[in-house]
Amino acid sequence: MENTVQETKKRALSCIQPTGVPTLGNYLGALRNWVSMQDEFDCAFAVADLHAVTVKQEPAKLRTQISEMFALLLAIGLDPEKSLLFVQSQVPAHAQLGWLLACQTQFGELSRMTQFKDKSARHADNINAGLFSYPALMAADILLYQPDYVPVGEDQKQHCELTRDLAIRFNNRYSPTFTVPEPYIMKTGARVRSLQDPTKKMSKSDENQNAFVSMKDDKDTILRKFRRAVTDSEACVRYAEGKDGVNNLMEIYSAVTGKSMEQIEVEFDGRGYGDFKTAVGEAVAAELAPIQERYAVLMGDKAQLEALMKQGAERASYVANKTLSKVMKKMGFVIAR
Ligand code: ATP
Ligand code: LTN
Repeated sequence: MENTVQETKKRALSCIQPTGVPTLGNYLGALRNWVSMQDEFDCAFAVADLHAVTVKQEPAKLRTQISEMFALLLAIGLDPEKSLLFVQSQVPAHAQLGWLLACQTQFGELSRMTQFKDKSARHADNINAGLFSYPALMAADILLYQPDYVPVGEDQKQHCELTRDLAIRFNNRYSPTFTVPEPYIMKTGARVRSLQDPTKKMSKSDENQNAFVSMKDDKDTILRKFRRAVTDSEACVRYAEGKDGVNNLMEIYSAVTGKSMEQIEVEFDGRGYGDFKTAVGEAVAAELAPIQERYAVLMGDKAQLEALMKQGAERASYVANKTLSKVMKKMGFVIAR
């Protein structure tokens, strides 16, 4: 007899800001894991455009970047038939729940957020209220879909902890409403570092173009950036404390090829950094090439992209609005019928 028991899948949700072309860090730390989670989990993924305007954006450029990011999510292999795939601003419930959660979030909690401290130092002329209250909107993005897991890079752990605190606080104050989610951080690729300063994370908004590999870089550019990557004077490929530059390259190589640190040390035993850097560059270029081809095709059909966005927003709204109205009823709002 056929097994008729319906398995309920765990849920996962994550978002990415359309603030530029994603880097190898975004890909290895987050995006790639999203693709591999699609079969095992019920997934929702969004382009977090409302978050992007916490720093100044040029309207025409933002518009392009939103479409490009959406196309890139499709190009890496996210499948709109398996997962919810949408643009955050097209689902108004995010901004609505964001406000309600901002009213449950303390000034002190927000003041402790590292990303706020970093970004307000980098954009000292525009420390706006949105930049400060951003984690409440991020909590709304997450809690609307009741996920069990939030697949992100290491840098987002603090925001995920705050989301958990808000969910628990709301559940205790009103009644159980939100699933309390956990960050889902992969071991490899969780924190890809800058190629020029391996004490910092690789960031797409770095002024130094050589510090990051963009997902749209061609093979020559990728090889050149790895050739220029900062290493050390030991000329020995081994994973050890104090060798931040080499460790970072080994982590990237390991994440892309699946080889362990020991295997990499054996492979490059007695060979200099030149060979090693070329091998890392080649492996990264080979991983990105098929994505770049699919991306070019998708960007050539704007009508299809827009149709997929619309469909995604409708499906996401259905789920999000259910949670939002539950929350509003519990808080005492009068729901329009
Ligand atoms: P910016 O560099 O413009 O500040 P960002 O790349 O840090 O932005 P997002 O684009 O929102 O921020 O990040 C999307 C996802 O990529 C998040 O899950 C984040 O944790 C992950 N991520 C970002 N940088 C890295 C990195 N260097 N290594 C691993 N994961 C990363
Ligand atoms: N804050 C994240 C982007 C982001 C996000 C989210 C990630 C916005 N909303 C919800 C996970 C879940 C960032 O800056 N990387």
